[in-house]
Amino acid sequence: DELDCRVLSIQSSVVYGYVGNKSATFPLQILGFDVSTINSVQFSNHTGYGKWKGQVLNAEDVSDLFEGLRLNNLLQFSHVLTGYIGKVSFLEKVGQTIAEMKQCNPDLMFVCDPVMGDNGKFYVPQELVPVYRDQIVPQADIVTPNQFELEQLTDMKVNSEEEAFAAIEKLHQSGTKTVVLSSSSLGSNGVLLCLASTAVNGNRQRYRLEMPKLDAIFVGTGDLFAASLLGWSHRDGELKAALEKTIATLQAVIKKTLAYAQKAAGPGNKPTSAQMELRLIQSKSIIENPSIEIRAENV
Ligand code: PLP
Ligand code: PXL
Repeated sequence: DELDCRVLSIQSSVVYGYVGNKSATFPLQILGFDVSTINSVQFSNHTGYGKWKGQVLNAEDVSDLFEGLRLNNLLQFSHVLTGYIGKVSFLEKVGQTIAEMKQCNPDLMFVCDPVMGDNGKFYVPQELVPVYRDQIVPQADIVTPNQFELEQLTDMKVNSEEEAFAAIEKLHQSGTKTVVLSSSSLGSNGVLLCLASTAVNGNRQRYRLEMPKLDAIFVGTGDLFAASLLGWSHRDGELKAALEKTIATLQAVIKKTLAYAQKAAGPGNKPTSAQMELRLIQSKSIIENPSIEIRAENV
């Protein structure tokens, strides 16, 4: 029915380029979702450029938007997706509202990318950790931490596949049905390892998937990952297929992006941040119909 494909996406937005909502909206729309966006920040460009300008939405601002939706009976979504949120009060308000939405609609699917940092470093205030751990992640149907975020959420070390699944298990215990370690350096050299686990009737279905590491740094790929996973989880209803299509999408988009960036930069030159922006629009047909090259294996 109409409610089937209506997603509320709460993340950052940029005027130029593709991160946060700019990275998530187009793929979700192509996959058939009506997308409503709340922009946690509106910046000129992503922060990887080194210089940026813009505004940060505060907790009162987001409360106002929720209130306006409520007044018109519009706080009705089939899915919620959250990404970068930089403030405790904002995140708490989001958590309260998701609880309210879940009460009205027990089938609400909440996909949480608990954006906190990477490679041992925070890029949000550390005070967000207990809020994600206690108020947000337990409500999530799907959570997509990276290695660092999984460690933060569980207070466990994640230095091996075994440790990763132990930490993932802790998130299952706290109430999350599906946990996807979106990328980790746990694989062998030159590969990124993705691990996933879903709780089915008290059992676990676990998957691992290895992808080649390209020699470049992409921005907005985590946001694209979460959006694609939400989209394909809904369309396929099955984690294995959703993972394979998500990884296929990511791989195709970053290959296209890198090829473009190297051509634009010219031989021997390092591409600029602008040249490295995801070639998302140019990847429309791939996003609609990803061609699976890497299969997820059951573990
Ligand atoms: N700053 C802001 C405002 C962000 O939204 C994000 C990511 O979501 C970051 C920093 C972190 O960016 P990166 O993943 O490139 O370190
Ligand atoms: O997901 C990456 C991202 C999202 N949003 C903003 C960012 C970045 C990465 O730098 O600056 C605003």
